Amino acid sequence: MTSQNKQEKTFLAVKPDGVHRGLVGKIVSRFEKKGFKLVAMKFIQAPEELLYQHYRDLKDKSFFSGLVKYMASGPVVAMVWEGENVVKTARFMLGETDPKKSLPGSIRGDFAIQVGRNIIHGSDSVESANKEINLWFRAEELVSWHKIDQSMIYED
Ligand code: D4T
Repeated sequence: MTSQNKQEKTFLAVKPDGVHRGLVGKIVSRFEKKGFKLVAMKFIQAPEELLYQHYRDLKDKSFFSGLVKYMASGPVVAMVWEGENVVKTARFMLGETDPKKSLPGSIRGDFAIQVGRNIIHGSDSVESANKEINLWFRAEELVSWHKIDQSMIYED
C-alpha cells in the first residue's frame, strides 16, 4: 500500500483555554512541523447545540454540563488535518485526556494541568473523525490541495 491510499483525516480543535492562553500558533506549528497537511481551519464561537452533538456520547457523565459550558465560554479553532495514520499520531501528540498523565513533549504534557482545561480535542478513531468533520465543517470547506513537500515526507 502506498502512502497515498493510507491517507486519512482527523478533526482537531484548540479549546477556549488554548485560545485565551495564546497557544494557537504553537499548537498549529507542531502539526505543520510533523509534516501533516492542513485541509480546513476556522475560528468560531461554537453554538451549544453543536457542542451537545459533539459530546453526545458523554451526555450522562457528571462533567458533561461543565464541559459544554467551558467549550462555549470562548472561541475555538476547529481544524482538519490529513496524513498517514494522522488520527492515532495526533492523539499521541496531544497526550492523555488527563494532562497529569501526559508525558512532557506532548501538547497537554507541556501546556496543561487539569483534565477540565486540557486545551485541545482530537478525534479518537477514523470513524469519529469522519463524524466530527461532518459536524463542524461543510464539505466545501475542506480544501483539496497538493502539498509540495510530500515526497520529502513519504518515501512511497
Ligand atoms: P477530547 O474529546 O476533549 O479530545 O477528550 P478525550 O477524547 O481525550 O477524552 P473524553 O472524550 O473522555 O473527554 C472529553 C472531554 O471531557 C473533559 N473531561 C473528561 C472532564 O472535564 N472531566 C473528566 O473527568 C473527563 C474524563 C476533557 C475532555
